[in-house]
Amino acid sequence: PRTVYLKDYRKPDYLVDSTRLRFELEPNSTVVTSSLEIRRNPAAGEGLPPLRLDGVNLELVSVGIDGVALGVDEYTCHDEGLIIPVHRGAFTLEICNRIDPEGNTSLEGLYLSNGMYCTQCEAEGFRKITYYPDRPDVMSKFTTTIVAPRDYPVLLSNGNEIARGEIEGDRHFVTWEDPFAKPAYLFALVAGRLEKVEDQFTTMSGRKVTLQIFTEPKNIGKCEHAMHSLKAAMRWDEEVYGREYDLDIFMIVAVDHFNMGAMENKGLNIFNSACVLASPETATDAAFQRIESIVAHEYFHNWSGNRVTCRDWFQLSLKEGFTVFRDAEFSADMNSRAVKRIEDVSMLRTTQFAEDAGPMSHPVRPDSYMEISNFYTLTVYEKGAEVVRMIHTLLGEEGFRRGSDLYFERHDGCAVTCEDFVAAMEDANGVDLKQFRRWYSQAGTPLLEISDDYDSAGERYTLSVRQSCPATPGQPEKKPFHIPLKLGLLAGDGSELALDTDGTRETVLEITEAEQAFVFEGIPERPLPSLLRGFSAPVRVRYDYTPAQLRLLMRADSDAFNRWDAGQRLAFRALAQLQQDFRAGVELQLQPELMEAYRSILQQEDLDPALVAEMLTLPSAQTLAEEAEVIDAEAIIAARNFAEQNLAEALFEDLLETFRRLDHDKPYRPLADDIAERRLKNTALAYLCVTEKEEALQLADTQFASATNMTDSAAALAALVNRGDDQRAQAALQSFYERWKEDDQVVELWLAVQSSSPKRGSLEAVRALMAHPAFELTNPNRVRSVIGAFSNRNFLQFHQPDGSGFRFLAEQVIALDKLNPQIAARLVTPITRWKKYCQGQQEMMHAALQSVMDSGQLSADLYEVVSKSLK
Ligand code: B3K
Ligand code: ZN
Repeated sequence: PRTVYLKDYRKPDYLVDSTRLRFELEPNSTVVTSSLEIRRNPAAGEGLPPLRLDGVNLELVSVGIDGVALGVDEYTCHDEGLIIPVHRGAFTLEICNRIDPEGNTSLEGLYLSNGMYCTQCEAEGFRKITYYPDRPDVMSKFTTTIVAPRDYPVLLSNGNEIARGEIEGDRHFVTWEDPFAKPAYLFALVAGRLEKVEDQFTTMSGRKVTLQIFTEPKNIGKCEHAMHSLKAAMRWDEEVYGREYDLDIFMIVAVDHFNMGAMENKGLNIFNSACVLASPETATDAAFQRIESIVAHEYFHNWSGNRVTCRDWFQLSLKEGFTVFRDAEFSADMNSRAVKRIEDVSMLRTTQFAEDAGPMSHPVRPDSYMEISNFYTLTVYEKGAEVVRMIHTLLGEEGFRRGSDLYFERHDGCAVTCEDFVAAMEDANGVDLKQFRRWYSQAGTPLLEISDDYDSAGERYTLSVRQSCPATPGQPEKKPFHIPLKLGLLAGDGSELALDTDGTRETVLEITEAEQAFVFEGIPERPLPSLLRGFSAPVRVRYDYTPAQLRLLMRADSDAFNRWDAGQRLAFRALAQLQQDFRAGVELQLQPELMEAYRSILQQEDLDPALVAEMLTLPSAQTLAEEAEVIDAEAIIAARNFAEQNLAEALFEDLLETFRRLDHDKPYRPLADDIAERRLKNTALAYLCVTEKEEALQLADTQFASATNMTDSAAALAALVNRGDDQRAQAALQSFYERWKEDDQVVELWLAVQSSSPKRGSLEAVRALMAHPAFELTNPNRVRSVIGAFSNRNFLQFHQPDGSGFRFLAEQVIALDKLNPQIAARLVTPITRWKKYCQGQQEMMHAALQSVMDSGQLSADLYEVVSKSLK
């Protein structure tokens, strides 16, 4: 595979003013006919270079220009497309080709999922449908006619329906027209036996928009929450960004076989069933919240992505970082802001920091790639969102809105760059973000080393900040970043000190130098700094807190995020000590401070229960691995198990009380307050069961038997699977399966509970699950529920000392690559981090990775990840 570089970007030679498509759907031989109005791009230069169209896995039937068929010697057809000589500055190109949707297991292009046709075109999937300039800076108006047998009653594409009719021989057609010019990656087509729920939304200017969600008939009762979320998102975008929906209809379709969460095709979003379907009986609170945020995310793309799109794929974060920021703020407004932030940051720190420290580390705006699908990463999405959030922090709510208004106004209908986004923010606010731009070009997680000094005579407090950033592939040296550091200062009694004569109690320091000092005058006592409040920048902070200081922050900080973070620091410290003792063969002992800190969390009844639950949860093994200099899986597992066990035993009575207090029958509502209570209750239940005391396991049994919603049912199931005797666990698993075996989403949960269980998810058990009828290697959700859950969430079993987990993963990745390269390239991630492991593990992981490389011809997707990781 070849490498594509940002520096090689050239404007397209030709533009496509209109695209007319006709599909005659057949499982193995769908005929696609296209008619493209093409003209020379005046901005691209002189002369008439040959027209190059992308095309992959297509069977060419015919090519014609302005109604005249071309002979086979009048164009060149190769593996990746067509080259056609051009003699006129404007012409109509007609192409006919065939494709095989049924044979398409890559789930990119047009494919079949449980008998329904659907498409996925981002990033470069449209070229698997027909020959086309498949690049986002070619925007065209699409008209699409779908012809299908009548037993595919629903035929959908982008825009508005403009015609429909019957065709002789049991077939019918529908024609759709999308009035907005768009890149091919936003094209979509769906055909199937689908039912729909329908609703209506009145926009801020009073236009009525029809909202429809399509599913297989059996799932029609699971659409209400998504519809509700959609309307909330539409309203929010009007209120917060002034963005109104622009078509008369907005459709969502749920599809079972899908490589990711969902796709923002213009007017026709296609969703992974798991990210749209929910009912109280079948979906957990986490699923409800995920659906709310993904429905919103895809909807928000209508402006941040579709109306204003990306010039090229290096700019992916332009739409993804911004849209993740938008959906995170939406979720924060709909639920608990602090808890949403904590969830996002702990995910970022565990997974994005690891990515940024690993072999695939890349800037938010990458400068090269082999396969763009590999760059739909945590860095582009989540770190990209943090970069937008920092701009928001630097400009403030109103300044940011001025910037986004200018951005949308200036670039509506255009394909633009991250640079254009930053420039709009600058121009609307008269600020200079020159140095800030380094966040887009430099990879790696910066480190802030902070120390302080207090001069009591002068009542002067000085904070000294040193920033650095580790080398990453291709970037040995980094220049200083522009970092917003939000902070407050606490007095010894936990109150907030005034930072200046105006009485300000919180400020944002702008760090721009490698070393910088900030002086606060009139500080009456030695303060305790509360640093990086709300995680105001995606960096690591080192400051020498004493345990007592951390406990004070945990109890008194006005910033809920930092209260949680102080608890995490305390836990990290205790767990690091335990790991060290384990390696040294010293008897393990849990620091009493940690125990006391956790007990006091449980006693703070005024805190949001969801926050309490977060604070009670020890950092995951994955997070500990990310934090470690060298990963010693055995030590991590031993330390974490020991701490959890001890906390559970010591706090048993408090946890029991918490559980009982919250264990009441309430009709299910997916609302923040109720979710928070269930979260704390089930966190307490999980802890109680850690002790494996009969009393605790019986609580789980009872909850399992009587639960009326999936959140409680799944929590009880997990408790019984992870703890206690085999018989109980098997009985629960079996009755759960019997009850839910017809429900795809619940079956996926059932699979994941087992594969991620340290106790029941042994490699042998995972192999048995793969032989279960519910498993299907061609279904990404099933693969993620079994193989993904095992290798990403079952730290103990995946890291078995004999290396069997690594070899298993390699074997599965090799098999999957033949079916679905995108999923294979993603699944391989855990063994690409071999360099961070201690020696024995490192060698076995490396050998597993090497075996993938040596297994034969790899897809471009997998080859890129494996070859870069072996270096
Ligand atoms: N834009 C899509 C992701 C497409 C991934 C292609 N491999 C979903 C989203 O981010 O909203
Ligand atoms: Zn997105």
